Amino acid sequence: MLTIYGVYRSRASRNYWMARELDIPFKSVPVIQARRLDDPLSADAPINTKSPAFLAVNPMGLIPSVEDDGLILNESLAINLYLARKHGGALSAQTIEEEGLITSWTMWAATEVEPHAVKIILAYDNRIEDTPDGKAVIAQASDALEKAFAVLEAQLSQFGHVAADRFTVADLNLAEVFRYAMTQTALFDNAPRVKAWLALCQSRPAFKAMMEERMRELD
Ligand SMILES: N[C@@H](CCC(=O)N[C@@H](CS)C(=O)NCC(=O)O)C(=O)O
Repeated sequence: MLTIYGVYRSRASRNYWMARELDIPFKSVPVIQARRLDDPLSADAPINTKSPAFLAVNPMGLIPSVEDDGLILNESLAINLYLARKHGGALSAQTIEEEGLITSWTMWAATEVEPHAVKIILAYDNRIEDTPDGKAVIAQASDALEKAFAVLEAQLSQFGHVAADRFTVADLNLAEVFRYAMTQTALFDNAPRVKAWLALCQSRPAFKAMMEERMRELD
C-alpha cells in the first residue's frame, strides 16, 4: 500500500492527483511545511518537515515523500514516474520513445519551469503579491517563463498533449508546475494551446477530487 507523506497544499498534490488517476489505494500521513509554523520543534507542533520522525523518512526535510511496500522515495515528479511505470495503463509510457519524451519533459518542468513558477505561487502564498517586492518577484518570474510557454505552445501543436497523443504522466507533472503561474493570465493568453491544455488537464475527475481535498484542508 502506498503511503504519501505531505499535505495537499504542497508539491504532494502531484502525487495525490496521480494516485487518484491510477485508482490505487493510498494512505496519507499529514506532514506540514515547517515554515508554516511558529515553532516547528515545540512539543505540541504537528508533524512537520523539521520533525525528527519525518527527517527519518526524508533527511532533506521536504515533502512529499512516499513509502511503497518498503521502498521510500522522494522527489514528487520522480515519484509520479515510478507510479506510472509500476501501475502501467494509459498514463505510462507504451514505448521506449514515449519513456524518453516523458522523462525529458518532466526534467524540463523541474529544471526550466518550476524554479520560476514557484516564485509566483509563493508570492501569493506569502501574501506579498501587492507589495513592491512581491510585484518585482512576480514580474521577473513571468518574464523568465515566456520562453517556456512558447516552447510548450509549439510542442502542443504536435499531439495536443505533451509526450503522446493522450494524457500521460508528463501532462500531469507539467500541469501541476504550470498551475503555479495561473495568476499570470497574460502568459496564458499569449499561449492559447497551453491555456486550453491546462484547462483540459484540470477538467479530469482525479484533478478535481484532489483539489476538493485541498480546499477542505484550507478550511
Ligand atoms: N524537488 C522537491 C521539492 C520539495 C519541496 O520543496 N517541498 C516543500 C513544500 S512544496 C517543502 O517541503 N518545504 C519545507 C518547508 O517549507 O518547510 C520535490 O519536487 O519533491
